[in-house]
Amino acid sequence: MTDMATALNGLDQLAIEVPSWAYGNSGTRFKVFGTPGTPRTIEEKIADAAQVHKLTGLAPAVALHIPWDKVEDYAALDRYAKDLGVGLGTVNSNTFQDDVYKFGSLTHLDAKVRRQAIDHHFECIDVMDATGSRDLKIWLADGTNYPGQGDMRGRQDRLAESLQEIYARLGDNQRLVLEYKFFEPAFYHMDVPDWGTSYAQTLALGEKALVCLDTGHHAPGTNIEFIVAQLLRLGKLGSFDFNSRFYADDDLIVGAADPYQLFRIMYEVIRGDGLGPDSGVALMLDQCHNLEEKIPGQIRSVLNVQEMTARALLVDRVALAEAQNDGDVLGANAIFSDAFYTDVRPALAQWREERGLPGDPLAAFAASGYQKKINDERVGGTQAGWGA
Ligand code: PSV
Ligand code: MN
Ligand code: MN
Repeated sequence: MTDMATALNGLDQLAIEVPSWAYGNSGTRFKVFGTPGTPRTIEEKIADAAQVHKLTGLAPAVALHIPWDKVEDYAALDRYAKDLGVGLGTVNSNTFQDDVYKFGSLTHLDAKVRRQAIDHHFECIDVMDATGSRDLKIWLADGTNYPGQGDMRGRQDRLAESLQEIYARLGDNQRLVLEYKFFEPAFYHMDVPDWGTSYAQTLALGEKALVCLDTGHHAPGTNIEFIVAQLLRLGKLGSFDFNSRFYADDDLIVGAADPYQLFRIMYEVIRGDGLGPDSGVALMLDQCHNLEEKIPGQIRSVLNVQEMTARALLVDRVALAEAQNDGDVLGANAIFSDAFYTDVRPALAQWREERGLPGDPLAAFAASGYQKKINDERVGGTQAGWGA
């Protein structure tokens, strides 16, 4: 196994972007439970996200969702975030809430609806210009519910045309990441259901267009790490949306359902040179905290990513390659799983303390009094939610 100190050095490369919507209330279609202290504004969401970074050193950027996080002055919002020690990250578009998009957005048959959806993405690029954000993330709810309902092929063509217009508007240092999802809200077909479709569409656009892989957007049993390896090989992995799923698009805490899967994904990220600010791969969370407290939920999430990254860094790649070359099936598997089974928690506590961070960020948050302060302060107004 790679020695612990060498492995943990690699962790300085780790930066995770947190989603603004994780700090608002969310739930299922049955009930959204309100919680004390929930932010009412994007400024309050950013303040909460800044706590996560302050206590872990892992979460330097906050992703925005437009129009949920709409403000008058985005440059001022960026300055506000920087004063709190974080930056503004990926800008997420939203073409899934308006009545006009009932039968699609960028794929819609009606050119007027497509125009509205394209213009919305132009607005998002304006936001990126003001905040200095690099990435525009596009996730589309477009699809159909019944065979014959739509012309799947024509919809791909219209998607390609709409994306081209958006792509042409990107600045030199801006990128577009196209997220795929195999079902929901459409149940027969989605217009961007899989990495192959996202790859084909982004390849046609050019090098500033890449694939976004949301870990919760695959059928059960999918070998996600294979997709990671393939996209990195092809130079087309732009970003991750990390979360856990037991059943569908559960958006639960990353690493909670299957830490071994997260380890395997992070191993392929490292293997494919996808770790670090210069790699071109953004690591984001896309989660909601329906029952648990939101700030501790986010702290737990970034720590889970850190823990599985540390274990993946422990894999002795030289020894693994030798075992693979020797056809040593069990030996190779043992090298891989020995790293996974190593408890890195004490070493990570020390890693944090060496950097002036609390050894136990969750205990530090509980002791900080921040939650009580926001519970007392944030009364009145409307609590933010997933979608507001
Ligand atoms: C909907 O499935 C979704 O969870 C996508 O994963 C997006 O990334 C996210 O919403 C925010 O728009
Ligand atoms: Mn997502
Ligand atoms: Mn999702």
